[in-house]
Amino acid sequence: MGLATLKLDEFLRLNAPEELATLTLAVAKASITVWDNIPFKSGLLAEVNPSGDTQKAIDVFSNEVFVETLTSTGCAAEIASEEMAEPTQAKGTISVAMDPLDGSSNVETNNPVGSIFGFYSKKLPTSGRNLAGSLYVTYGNMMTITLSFGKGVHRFVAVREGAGMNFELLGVNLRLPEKPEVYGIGGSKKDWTPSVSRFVDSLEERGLRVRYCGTFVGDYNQVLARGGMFAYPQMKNRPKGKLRILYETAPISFLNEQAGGYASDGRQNILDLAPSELLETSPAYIGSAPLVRELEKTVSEG
Ligand code: FDP
Repeated sequence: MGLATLKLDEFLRLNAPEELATLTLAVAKASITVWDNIPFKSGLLAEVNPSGDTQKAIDVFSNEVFVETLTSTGCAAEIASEEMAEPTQAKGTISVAMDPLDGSSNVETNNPVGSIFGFYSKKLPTSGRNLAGSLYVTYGNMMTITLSFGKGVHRFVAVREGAGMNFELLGVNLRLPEKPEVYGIGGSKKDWTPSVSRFVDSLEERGLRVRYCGTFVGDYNQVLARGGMFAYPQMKNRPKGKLRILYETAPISFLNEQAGGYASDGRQNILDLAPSELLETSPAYIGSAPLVRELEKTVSEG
């Protein structure tokens, strides 16, 4: 069988520990339901949605769909989410931390949105060093799942199959290209610290181009394909940045490292941070290793 026709379940059977494989298939199934419901739950279409139930905000809806599907696997010990104050307890062994709809403010403008999942081997909150795997879904012009279980980064794309959809292999062992081409930085320029502004000027001087869509997974996805850096930096009015360590930056940092990159909070590897709260944030600089290490140096000089 050629690589191009390898399906997600077949790949997982050969390449993932059983529980992570089961949880990933649950995410794949639920993400199709989420994607199908975006025009309805976002209020863009007034009609009754395909499942005929009452309208809910898309982020609340996605949270419910993922929690329900992940719980039903029996593999999750707990499921923590940006959308819930406390984790949902379950009976398995893997702690799942998720952002069920990353970039929800972009739904209305039809920019890419996504979902992020971290599969942790310890109770939450815990350090990214306890990640056994992570993945992100993009609901862009293609619905994709990009995943790592610590042996490279692999990508699948949703394709129609009869009345349903399936995920087929799109790429194996994805690596950040050596030459960085793009960067995207969140927040308002006026709130960036002088060292971040200085670093951004230097990126411009060496010819990197701005690519910023305002959804973390969409912006990171470009960095993974083109090389460069995504940041939601330390800001004058928000010294700990905006993005959540458990739900967002640690899972993507894990995957980014598997693709040959590096992720920092400006001082140390994001994977070494040990958040004491579920919602803890940190500044985040993620992408090509040499660039992010250089940024660390610039930031430490003040
Ligand atoms: P959103 O608030 O739309 O959910 O973590 C949330 C996030 O989006 C990220 O996806 C995105 O990178 C960031 O916030 C964008 O924030 P700014 O609008 O402040 O740039």
